[in-house]
Amino acid sequence: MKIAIVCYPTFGGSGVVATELGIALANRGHEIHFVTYRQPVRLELLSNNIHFHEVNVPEYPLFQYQPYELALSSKLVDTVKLFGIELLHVHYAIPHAYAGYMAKKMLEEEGLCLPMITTLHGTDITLVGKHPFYKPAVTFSINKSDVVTSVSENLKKSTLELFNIKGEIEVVPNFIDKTKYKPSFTDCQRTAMAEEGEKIITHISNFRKVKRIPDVVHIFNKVQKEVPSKLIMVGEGPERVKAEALCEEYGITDKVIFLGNSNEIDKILCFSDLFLLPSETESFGLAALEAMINKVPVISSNTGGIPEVNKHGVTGFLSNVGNVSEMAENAITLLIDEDKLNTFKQNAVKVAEEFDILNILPLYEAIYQRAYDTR
Ligand code: GMT
Repeated sequence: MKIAIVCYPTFGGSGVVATELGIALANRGHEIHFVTYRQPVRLELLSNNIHFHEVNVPEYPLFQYQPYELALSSKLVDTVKLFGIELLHVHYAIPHAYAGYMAKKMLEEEGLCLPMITTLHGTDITLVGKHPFYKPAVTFSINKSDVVTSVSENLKKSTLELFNIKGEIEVVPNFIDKTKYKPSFTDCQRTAMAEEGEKIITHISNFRKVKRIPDVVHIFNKVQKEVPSKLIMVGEGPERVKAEALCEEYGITDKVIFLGNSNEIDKILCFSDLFLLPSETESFGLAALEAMINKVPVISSNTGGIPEVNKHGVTGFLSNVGNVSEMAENAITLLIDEDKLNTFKQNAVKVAEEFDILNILPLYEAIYQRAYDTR
């Protein structure tokens, strides 16, 4: 099929999922056209089957806000016509589902009828989408999508609670590609990050408020008093400054390494012993899944869709949001018991493998076919 994928090109989970899905679909022979404002960060190679179309929004002084949705829907119309696209798959409702629907309507005027799949990712529903400023437009564009998918059961439930949704929402979980992770890969360069005998704890996110970044530091501060360890903070975002200040306050700056954004997540996870994800809410927690496939157990909050990924007492531990004492205790329990830690590491991979792309891709392909046949 010829499929246009609309997504955010940034390090965020929705962009990563959309990009990895597009690459996997292209490997299966589909022709994939990414339409977004920059080449997606995880998209390194373009090929016969993978194309990228940049949405440009020229500055015009009259506009206080540049009309991205307008430019995106126009770009979609042009791309569909030029390349004979058969289906739109938009990731993240705002504003992609809205722009996609406008493109669909414009194309209908020209006798072209193509289905639109909208995948809900989380913050487009639970944080931004439910805001009264956006809610009517988000409700409208979800209801006008031909198929709506959500990345977890929990996100489906929240969407149905928060919006007046008329149709079905199908759950298609996020995924990893297990062939990319090689258990035999041992050159983890652990020594570059920690001294002999120290454990390595990692956190990866966009450092927004919803991630509860100060909790990561509170937890680590407690852990490092009991277990010689280092904390690696990967990512960039508004809460980073607060976290750095907190590290100074605790006197642990020499034990915390802020790496910024990285394209080498797997190398970092390869030498990690534990992953921290104490988020306020998380529709799925792709970062936790990426940790798990790299054999890293997860200490997380028990919110949103995280329990669908991180299994309490099996692949890690879950606690109520903000319960940093319990999270620290659980982390220490694992880090001081090498046998237990190893068992959890093996469990983490086993559970993560259930989310292998080979299990998930056919679900999307079946949805595409059905939507195309009933358009
Ligand atoms: O976590 C973020 O703030 C980024 C956000 C995004 O839209 O990229 O992530 C959301 O989508 C990911 C991919 O489906 C999920 O794994 C994340 O859990 C979800 N984030 C939240 O719900 C806060």
